[in-house]
Amino acid sequence: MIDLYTYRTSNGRKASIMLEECGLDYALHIVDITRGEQGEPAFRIINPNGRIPAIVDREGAGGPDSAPLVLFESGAILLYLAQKTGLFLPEDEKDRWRAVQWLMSHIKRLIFSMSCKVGCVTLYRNVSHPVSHYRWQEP
Ligand SMILES: N[C@@H](CCC(=O)N[C@@H](CS)C(=O)NCC(=O)O)C(=O)O
Repeated sequence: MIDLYTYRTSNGRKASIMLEECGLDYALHIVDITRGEQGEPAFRIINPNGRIPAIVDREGAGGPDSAPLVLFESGAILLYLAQKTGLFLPEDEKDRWRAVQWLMSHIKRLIFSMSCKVGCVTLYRNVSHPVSHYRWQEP
């Protein structure tokens, strides 16, 4: 079972869409970023950066160490779930790296980072929260 910590933003939805597409069982935990829940100590243990999405795979990543795997960053989550399920990443090494290349390219692309910021601005627009004062200046 995987615990998904997320909210209704573009980055948050990347993880939930991937979990659905992979057909994995997961428990949804809403982290309401409009209320600052991403800054709470319990969530900071999962992601010290205080951002959604994040997952905890209670089964661990396999191998001899079966301790739960805690993972943040949407791109890392997508890659992890693709590897875990054997879905969406081609077997052929060249094709595999091409898929990773496009993933990296899209993650940093304007459309995703801006849609996240637009989404967050919309969410925060009626909320006085320190996030709205500093996050938008980050690259
Ligand atoms: N590079 C990160 C970006 C995560 C991110 O910026 N998440 C936003 C929501 S889309 C967030 O948690 N914002 C709350 C905050 O900045 O405090 C990823 O792709 O996971």
